[in-house]
Amino acid sequence: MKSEKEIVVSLRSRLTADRFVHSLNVADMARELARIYSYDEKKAYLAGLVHDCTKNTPPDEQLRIIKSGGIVLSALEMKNGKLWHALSGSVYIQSEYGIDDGDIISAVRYHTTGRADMTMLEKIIYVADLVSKERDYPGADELRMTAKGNLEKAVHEGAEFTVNRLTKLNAVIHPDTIKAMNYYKEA
Ligand code: DGI
Ligand code: FE
Ligand code: FE
Repeated sequence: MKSEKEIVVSLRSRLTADRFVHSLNVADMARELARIYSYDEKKAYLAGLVHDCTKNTPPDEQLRIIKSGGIVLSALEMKNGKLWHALSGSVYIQSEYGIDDGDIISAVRYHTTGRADMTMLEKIIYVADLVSKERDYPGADELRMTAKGNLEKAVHEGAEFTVNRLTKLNAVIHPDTIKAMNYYKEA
């Protein structure tokens, strides 16, 4: 496996400046949430660091990476390029960074949509991505507070927020996003 230092060097060259800063911030937030919820802080930090590693990778290359990982896109996924980086990223961290930890791989894979019945690290990365310190959309501070007190409630509110936003944009909503919203409704 590449060292954390080597991974940071790689990310700095692969990502835009803003995306690189976002990745560092998500890593910091993931570590903070891991501490609160008694999860492995190093693992959470690393997952946050790499979660968007293919965000600035050209679409054709992402499709090649996804295919190389044996992931078959649904028709809905094929039509929504913004969903690809989560899938290509989960493959890229294995082949290029030598990350073989299944928790980290699935946390990257599901960081954009979420899903029903998420693992602890999936929830930490999904939420950290929405409340990292540079996030300043209306409601970010409230969701940040919720994240530190009730992680599953934050997953629900994050998914609901995304569904509302995508509905207003008349965008197609991935079934996993709906499932995440519904599964954590009573949290
Ligand atoms: O990569 P980030 O910008 O940090 O955040 P992200 O990975 O959570 O989301 C990336 C984009 O994906 C964002 O513009 C919203 C979009 N997205 C999230 N869930 C869905 C979605 N797009 C569609 N079409 N359907 C979804 O369910
Ligand atoms: Fe992302
Ligand atoms: Fe992100």
